[in-house]
Amino acid sequence: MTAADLRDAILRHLAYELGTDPGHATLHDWRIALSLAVRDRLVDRWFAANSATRAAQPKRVYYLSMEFLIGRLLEDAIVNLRLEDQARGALADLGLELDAVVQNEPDAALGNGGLGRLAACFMESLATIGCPAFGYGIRYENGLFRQSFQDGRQVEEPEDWLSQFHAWEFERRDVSQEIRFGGEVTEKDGRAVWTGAEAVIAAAFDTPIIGWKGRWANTLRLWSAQPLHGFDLARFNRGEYAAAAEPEATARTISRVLYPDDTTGQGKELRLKQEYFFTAASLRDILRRFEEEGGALADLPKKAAIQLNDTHPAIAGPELVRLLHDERGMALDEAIATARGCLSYTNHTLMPEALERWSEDLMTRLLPRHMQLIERIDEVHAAEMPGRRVTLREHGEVKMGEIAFTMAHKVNGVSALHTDLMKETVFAELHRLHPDRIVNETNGVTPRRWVLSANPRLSRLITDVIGEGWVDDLEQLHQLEASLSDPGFLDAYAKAKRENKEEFADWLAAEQGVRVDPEALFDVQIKRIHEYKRQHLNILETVALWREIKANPGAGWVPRVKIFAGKAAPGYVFAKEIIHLINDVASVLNADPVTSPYLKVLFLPNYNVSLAERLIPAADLSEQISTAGKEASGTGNMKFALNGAPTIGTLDGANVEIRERVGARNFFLFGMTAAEVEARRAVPDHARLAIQADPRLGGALKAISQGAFSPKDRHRYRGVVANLTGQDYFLVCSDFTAYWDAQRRAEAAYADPEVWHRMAACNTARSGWFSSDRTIRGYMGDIWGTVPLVAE
Ligand code: GPQ
Repeated sequence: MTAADLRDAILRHLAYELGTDPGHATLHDWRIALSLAVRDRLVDRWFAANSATRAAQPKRVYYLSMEFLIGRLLEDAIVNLRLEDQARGALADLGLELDAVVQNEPDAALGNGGLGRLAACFMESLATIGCPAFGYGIRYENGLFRQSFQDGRQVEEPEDWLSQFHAWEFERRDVSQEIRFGGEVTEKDGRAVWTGAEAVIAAAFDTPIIGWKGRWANTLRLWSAQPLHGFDLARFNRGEYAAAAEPEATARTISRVLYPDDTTGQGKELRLKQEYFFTAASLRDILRRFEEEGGALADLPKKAAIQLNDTHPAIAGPELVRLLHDERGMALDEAIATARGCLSYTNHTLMPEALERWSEDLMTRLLPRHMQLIERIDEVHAAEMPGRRVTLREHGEVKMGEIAFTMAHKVNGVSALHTDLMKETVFAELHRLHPDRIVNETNGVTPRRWVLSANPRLSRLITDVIGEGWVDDLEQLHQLEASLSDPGFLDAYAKAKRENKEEFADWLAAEQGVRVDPEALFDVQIKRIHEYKRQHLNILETVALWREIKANPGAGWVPRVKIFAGKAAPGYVFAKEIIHLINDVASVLNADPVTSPYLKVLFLPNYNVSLAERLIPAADLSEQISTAGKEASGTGNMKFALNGAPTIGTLDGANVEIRERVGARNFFLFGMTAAEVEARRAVPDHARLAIQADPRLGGALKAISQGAFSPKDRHRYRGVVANLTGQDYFLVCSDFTAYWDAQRRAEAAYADPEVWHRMAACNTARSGWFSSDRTIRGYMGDIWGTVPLVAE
């Protein structure tokens, strides 16, 4: 396809789909016209992959996830179809710039954070590898809320990505499932019959996901909840207009909004309904496809690998048993074994508050048959395992982690450390009973989005030196090793980073009205706001540094910009106070004429995938400072390392594996290990002892508690300070001094450009293992038993 072909296709879509002409078209119109023109190419490849799959009838992967944080899709499609030059040329002909058109697309924010973004990277890698797969999830009308700040406080507004025409999806009116809740269980001919009382329709919307070079494409199928009977005409005719629309409104609430909680369960009835809704619809779809291909039910595990992304779809265990046993007459033991042969489960956290538990009362009310089956599964499992002490229920609650574990043939953690801790803590007993079940699959990120499209300058440099093969074989980055002592290469590497920083600084000035010096060290912490991630450790160090600079402004400080971004769950009061504190500190520091040349603080609002793509290539230092043992893996840490930002971090999650690969000299390690954290917590008064030992920490806490950053409301941070000086569960105080020292080491390294650029380039050259292609190959080999296919 030439640029002229693409231009003609754009103009055709502009006229015949959008009904407008170049003289009247808005940026939005152009973006849709370009999307449709690109989509045509994509659909061809999608059909080719689908027909190869139909012919081979291979084992397919089904990735069930409540969240798919996919972000923008147009650029992905253009890059993977290798249409950048044509798109740039076609748009130039039309007087437009590709970047502006691409940035007109709203992010699809159907996820909270790492877990949802991982699912999106996995979809892209599955397509790149050519592994036949479906992603299954929910088509939320409102994705993750939009964040803004009012007087430094987080304000949430609804996100409305679907208010614009969504060019990437196809509604499948022929594919829908009726999903029921409540009702009662009776018996007929010796079989349980569940008659659900309330029904909704799960309607399918398909988005093609294209792999690198368009070699393969898979489907992301998202379910939308719709009423069984749209509109109550009888009520309408009686003049009850609002009531007439009620059934529709009630059904729609199920797919209305993404729960904004990350690693904390809410235990809300609607959430359980969402979980069952998409899981049940997906399993029926999987069985329908299997039965259409004429397989014998016992062979289901040979044709379907169903991955449960966290416990959110864990009801899949009992539901699949129900579909096989109640609805298809398979013996219970065999149904359990067959379901287990298909299912596997990924655990993403050890934190107790995130491990889902549902009250038995709620479960019995919404899913009465599943409640019975959970009891039966428990009995069967107990009989298989004499002397076992694990139960699926406790204190009137159903434990979804245990159900997922029991019903899965493999359970995986997301980094080596996390998997080891899983074996020792949450699943210790189940691991003893099933020592071969737990495996590790360390997370990864897709290099197409996170290097190739996000960082074109670095990508061009890499390709100039080692060729293009790295894009889908990221370990080839090791070939850069030979250039790490070549001053010419390091200069070019430094130049790419410098230009990225300048571009980011220009964007900041234009969009946020803030000026930063590209010469300064860009120190970046971007992720959900959570106590365990310890943004408050970072801001405490910032306050301490500010006081130090103020006391001695002439000491040759390395200019630094501390950049924060991230959302707090709307109900997470402490996380919102941390946001407020960072914003308050920023106001005071940025206005300080003495210190601000050396230290600035920015909190960018509304962190999302697109902002990450902009920020990561411009970062110098990557903040990964969670309390050891708490961050299951992290994936931002991998994106920064690949883009040449060394980590300042603890031995937590995948940081451990990053450090092993990039080398201890190219990683600013600090803090307690997971084992030391446990020991320290047992020390009475650990926070007070740490504060007494380090006057910088004491001084920073004192400044905050005396209202230095909230002069009109001096006690604003009483709660935060009391937490830190009291229980300090996440050991912010105990790790402070080590963090301070690591920051000074980072500064010293940054002050020597030769040292720094080599360190940064080492991070790029040695992080190729963190590709999600490697992760997916691991799942295929260790868990799914699937192989790639090739499309004509
Ligand atoms: N993660 Cl349980 C989330 O993003 N949301 C969640 O609800 C849970 C975990 C993250 C986890 O905190 C990160 O350490 C991981 O890198 C990420 O999942 C993907 O595995």
